[in-house]
Amino acid sequence: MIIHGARPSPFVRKVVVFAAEKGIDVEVRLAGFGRGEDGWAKASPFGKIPALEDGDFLLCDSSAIVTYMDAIKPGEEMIPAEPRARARTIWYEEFGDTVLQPTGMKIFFNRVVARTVKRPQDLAAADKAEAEELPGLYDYIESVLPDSGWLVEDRFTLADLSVACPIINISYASDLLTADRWPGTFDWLARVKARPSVAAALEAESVMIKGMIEK
Ligand SMILES: N[C@@H](CCC(=O)N[C@@H](CS)C(=O)NCC(=O)O)C(=O)O
Repeated sequence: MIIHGARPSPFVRKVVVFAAEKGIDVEVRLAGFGRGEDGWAKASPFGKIPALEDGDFLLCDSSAIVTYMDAIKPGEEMIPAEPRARARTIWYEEFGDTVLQPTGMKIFFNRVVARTVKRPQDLAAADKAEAEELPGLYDYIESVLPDSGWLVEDRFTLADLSVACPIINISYASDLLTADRWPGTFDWLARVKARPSVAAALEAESVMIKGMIEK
């Protein structure tokens, strides 16, 4: 199946890693910021990335896409079945998408993306988000990480993936997360990044990221 998007997007990374964990082959075709193939335009009515094209089935939104992927390939579900674990996983996905990501965007977009796509940079907004919003978000993650080192069901699930994806972008543009201040979160992020599925995604996006950071 085809994923339309740009690999450095946290939402695109979420679906790419999710597919790898499920053993689903995907081909990533570049899309975003108004440019992309017809399939993308048809699948994503509001011009966002990622979008999925699976034959004649078109779908946008990372949460919808991972729901589809988990359902079409039963096995080691990335979205747990047990009611409480399932609900907590959805909360962590929501936290990643709607709490962490807006803060992360202020930092990553203004320090890295804006120059690349020739949009205005607001470095003061990035500094303010890093100083005033980000510490509380890292405090929260530190406070909820179980001893197992995984957020839900003592294994890697959509919960870890969804929370890690925006932090990976933040880490391209901020050194705030240190082992001294948030040891659990620091180790957890290293553990997530060491998973073969995540390591492969990071390797695949590294050329684009390097080009953006060196600009
Ligand atoms: N809820 C959507 C959010 C997608 C989203 O906001 N993607 C960003 C990239 S990280 C995007 O497409 N931005 C371009 C734009 O808004 O024009 C999802 O989970 O896929």
